[in-house]
Amino acid sequence: MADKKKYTLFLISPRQKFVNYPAHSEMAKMFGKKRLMIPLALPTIAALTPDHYDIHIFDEEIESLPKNLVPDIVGITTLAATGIRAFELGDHYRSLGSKVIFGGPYASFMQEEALKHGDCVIAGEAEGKWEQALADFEQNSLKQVYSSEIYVPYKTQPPPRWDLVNMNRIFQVAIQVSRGCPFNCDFCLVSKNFGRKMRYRNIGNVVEEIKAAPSKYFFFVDDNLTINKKYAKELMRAIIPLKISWGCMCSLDVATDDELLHLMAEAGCFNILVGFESLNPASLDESQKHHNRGGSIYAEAINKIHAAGIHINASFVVGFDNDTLEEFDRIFDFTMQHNLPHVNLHLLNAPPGTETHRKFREEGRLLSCDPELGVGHFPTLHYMQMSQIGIFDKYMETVTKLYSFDTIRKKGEALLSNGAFTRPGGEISAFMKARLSWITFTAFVLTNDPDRKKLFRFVIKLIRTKQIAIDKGLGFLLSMLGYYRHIQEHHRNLEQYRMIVRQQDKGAWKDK
Ligand code: B12
Ligand code: SF4
Repeated sequence: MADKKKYTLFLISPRQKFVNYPAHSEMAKMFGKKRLMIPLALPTIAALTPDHYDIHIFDEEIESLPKNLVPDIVGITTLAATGIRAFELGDHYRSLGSKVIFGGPYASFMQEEALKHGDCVIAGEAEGKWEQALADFEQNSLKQVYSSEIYVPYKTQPPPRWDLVNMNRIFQVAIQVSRGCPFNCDFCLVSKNFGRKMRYRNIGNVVEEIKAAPSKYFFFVDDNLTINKKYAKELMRAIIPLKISWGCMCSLDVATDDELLHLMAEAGCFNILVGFESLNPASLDESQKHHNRGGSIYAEAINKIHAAGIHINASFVVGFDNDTLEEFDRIFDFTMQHNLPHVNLHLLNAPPGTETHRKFREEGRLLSCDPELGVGHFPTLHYMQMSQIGIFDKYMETVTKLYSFDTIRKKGEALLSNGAFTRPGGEISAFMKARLSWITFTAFVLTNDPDRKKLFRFVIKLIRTKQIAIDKGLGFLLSMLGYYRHIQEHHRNLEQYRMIVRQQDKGAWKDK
């Protein structure tokens, strides 16, 4: 049989103009890496690609695109935050004669626009459709749109092609064990993209993937890793022997099951991201978020998770119609009351495809601004009770307070002195220990900030008296430094950012 013709394929994640989760990037830098992780879509799609493709994966956040190589075909993953850059790259590669295929949540819901810059959109899940599109491309009969009519079975999947990723530049690998979400929050795309019925991978298939991965540090990108507690417990039991260290997203009700929580800690979980979204019940109702809520339940759940030695990355959104600027203070106070130092605070935005987008579009309340501003730090909507500059300034004031070392120290001292963080999170080499110790020393000792010095002395004492594992102690200091530096970076650009926001400022919608 004649050899198949070879094709060169680029799989690209476009760079983001406005950085999000920069605390993560700061952390990655401290570990000598460029980025915490790259989008899982790229190595996943590479694994679906036949052998006669010479595949090159590029994440523009960690490497530049080569100037001397023209691919036959290019696949570009898109988010609202990277949409404009993705389309620029589409135009560029088409001008060189390559075929361009877009995928991911932005292009899936912006097909018409995407087709102005590319030859094809694969809407929704790639499995099955990508292989079909490549076969059609080879026959010169690539269609404009491929969309999955049914969700893929997703019991097993080939291991993502991490061998094609420059692992020296990223800290951890992403892994996914389930798809779908039974809920349907207005501001989210997940159930629209992946359905409301949960699909789970066979645990054996997941274990094989973890064993083959080039890292001991993972992030489970599942929207709620513990939504099916039976599956989650089986998964934990299977991964305990693998001795990995990982973070994930899940809802607070994980704390209602002591067995699960302790299995998670034993399996290496160091951090869970919890979408509190709002502390304003009217806003939760407004956005159809009916789970993960409830006054005193919060306190009990947070305490239990902390007592298991697991950090909470608390995520909040402000900007719902029922929100006023007071929401920011409510969130700040809540994080103080519950000793939550890791906080992600976002302004509501409305990616295409969401119910929030439909509502704001129909009401004429989408700002005609750069969609790449939609990373959660900038106003992109015409809010009901807050002007754009008002919400931006209050956002900046709140994050500045949240990540000041005065706040961090108070929360850190209360959180870490409970003795729960004694279990090491993962092995770190002697070289890395020395590197991290040096960074912490220069940032926390060679400083004039008394809160920073005091926090450092406190953590070192805990490490010496074995009340906290060394990696957890240094990890805490470094992640806080990451948040702090991120806000400093925002302050350096503040005038430019305020100018962008002022240009869009239209006052509160209710005052119109
Ligand atoms: C993990 C995650 C994160 C992580 C890591 C992101 C990363 N860079 O890896 C963190 C916490 C950092 C994060 C941050 C943000 N995220 Co996020 N995140 C997710 C999450 C939960 C999983 C993504 C994932 O890895 N899935 C697994 C892979 C395999 O699936 P996938 O990417 O969808 O790819 C499949 C298909 O879409 C398709 N596909 C994708 N790309 C391509 C390309 C080609 C060529 C083809 C053919 C097919 C294809 O094929 C794949 C296999 O079927 C999704 C929700 C979800 N369940 O999808 C939200 C999601 C992607 N995030 C979202 C948002 C809004 C954000 C933030 C802007 C949040 C904010 N306001 O601050 C930031 C942006 C930061 C950034 N640029 O990365 C939105 C995106 C909406 C949009 N249109 O842009 C989502 C969909 C959640 C939501 N609210 O609806 N996120
Ligand atoms: S925000 Fe979370 S719970 Fe709500 S639909 Fe999205 S993934 Fe599901």
